[in-house]
Amino acid sequence: STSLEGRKAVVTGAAQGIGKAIARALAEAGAKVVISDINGEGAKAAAAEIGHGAVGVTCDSTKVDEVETMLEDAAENGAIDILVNNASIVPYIAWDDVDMAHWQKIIDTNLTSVFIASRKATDMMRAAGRKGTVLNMASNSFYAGTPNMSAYVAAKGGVIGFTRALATEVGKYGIRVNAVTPGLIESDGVKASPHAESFGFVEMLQAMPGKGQPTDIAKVVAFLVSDDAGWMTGQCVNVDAGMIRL
Ligand code: NAD
Ligand code: 4PL
Repeated sequence: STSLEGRKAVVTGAAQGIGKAIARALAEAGAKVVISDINGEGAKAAAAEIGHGAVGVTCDSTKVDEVETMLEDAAENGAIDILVNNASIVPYIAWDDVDMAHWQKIIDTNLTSVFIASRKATDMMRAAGRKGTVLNMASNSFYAGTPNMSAYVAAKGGVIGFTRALATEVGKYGIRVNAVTPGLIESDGVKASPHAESFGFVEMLQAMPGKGQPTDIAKVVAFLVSDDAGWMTGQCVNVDAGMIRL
């Protein structure tokens, strides 16, 4: 069923935006949720707001030691059941300003972080004999080649590739690995950035009008990490009001 009763979940980058909405949806479905974020105060505030036993912790998703400790704490001497790799920087940067420092920062934060947490979480699931699941946040900008985010688009393509590969590697243990590609979503980060000015253009491309909300993504994530999606792995589910037709 779609119930997540008794499941232990970690959502990275969940102090705000889409991650916070995912944390809320999983907690409301019965999961015990750890909200992990480089912004620890924000993570704790989000946990207090969500309730249902959610806990907020400080963790930089690019740091192997911090992520390993965070996941061991969340597992409480067992393994977590659900890892949502959501933490990411959503830049708006002209191509002429994309230099090596920007490229490296985005690849580290948006792609390597997914490897770091997935490596540790799936190792722990295997050791505990737990048929857990990993859900990676990609973006429909990978399909659209969206302007002003070239390193981001490249990193999200890497996330989709890694989702397909990891699903193969851990499928034999009953661990499922999937991704979601949202279109433009009115998250806290987007509202505070130049992306907020893009809704008019994006709505023109969508099959249905409207501004995508964090809850639109969270509901699909809650399904994909539930047993109802038990026969789905290695998939990338597009959620963008029909902007992209795969
Ligand atoms: P946001 O900027 O509102 O929130 C991102 C969160 O990640 C913040 O709380 C931030 O502190 C955290 N974070 C950043 N770097 C971190 C690090 N090194 N370690 C731990 N936490 C870190 O973002 P959002 O718009 O809610 O996006 C969430 C996810 O959805 C991202 O993966 C993003 O790429 C993806 N996405 C967003 C959109 C959109 O339009 N908003 C579209 C497609 C995909
Ligand atoms: C279509 O992932 O997919 C803006 C900002 N527009 O982050 C995204 C589109 C943004 C996107 C994204």
